Amino acid sequence: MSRAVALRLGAFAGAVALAFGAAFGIGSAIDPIAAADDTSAAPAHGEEMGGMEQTSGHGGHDGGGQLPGLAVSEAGYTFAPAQTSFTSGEKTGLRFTIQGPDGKPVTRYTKTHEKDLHLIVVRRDLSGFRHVHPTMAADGTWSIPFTFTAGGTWRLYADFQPAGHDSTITLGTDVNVTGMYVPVPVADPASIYSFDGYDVTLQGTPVAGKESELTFTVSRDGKPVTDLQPYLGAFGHLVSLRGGDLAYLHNHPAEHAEPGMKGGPSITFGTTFPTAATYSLFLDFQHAGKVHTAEFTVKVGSTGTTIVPPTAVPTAVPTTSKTPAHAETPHGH
Ligand SMILES: [Cu+2]
Repeated sequence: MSRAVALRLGAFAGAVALAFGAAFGIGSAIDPIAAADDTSAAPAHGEEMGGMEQTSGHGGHDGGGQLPGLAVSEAGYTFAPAQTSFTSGEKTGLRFTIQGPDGKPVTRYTKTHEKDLHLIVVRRDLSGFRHVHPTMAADGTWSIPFTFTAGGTWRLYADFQPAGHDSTITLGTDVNVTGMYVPVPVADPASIYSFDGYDVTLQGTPVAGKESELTFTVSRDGKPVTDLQPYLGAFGHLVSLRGGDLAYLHNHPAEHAEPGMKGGPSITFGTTFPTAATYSLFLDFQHAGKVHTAEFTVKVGSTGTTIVPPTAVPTAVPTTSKTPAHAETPHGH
């Protein structure tokens, strides 16, 4: 972020801190003790995130098992693209089937997040992320118009739940795209992502093998966005890809979003990063009729690393924070 942007945002920080502290019980979602209206209760627990206590003997994947998105076949289902070679810049279509245990294309699905199937497309260097929703023909062939923007090897993920299957399955496969290929380095870890007047900040204390809270806060032109729109039944969709093998994690906030509801500025996810690694996070959210994607690089270690947003931008402030920075416009609200 440029210094100018930081300065511009700084002017709003104080007022925003006040507004957030009052309006959002972030603390209560994380730790009932920290949320109690008594800051003296906090020190006993010590940790920045409070309440994220070590509960030994539980926690997600051990890292040795099969993570979603790494296999082209799993549980009898196979991701079968109709075509695996493409040309950069050419308007084309992605076509594929999901073959079931009987060898035939699956035609019946259980909707997850309002769709029968979610397709994620990203180049293997983690650039060019897209999350799209193809349509299915009666014979089970999925298709969507698509243009690869650059050459290289791209990974496709199909995230779906076959009818009668008790969980979602994410299969992955690679396709090759002819064309100019200049690898894009993954961005350095940062707690803010800015684009088109939006600033999205991230805070949390992720740790390998244990669920952690991640809170994203959306502002636009320095003001918190409080009218996020439901997108596929949630105010945010988070896809995390593990650096190195592109294992796939998909999270949604606990809060369900009905049409007509307004969300924001903060969206909180419970995420379990399976192992210590660098992850690329892609947050999809909808505002003003458009779906946006904010991207973050997060380094996850075996001990928690606290991610602190820049102080000059709107962030979720725990209710225990009683001393927000002085606002330049004290009567702004
Ligand atoms: Cu989707």
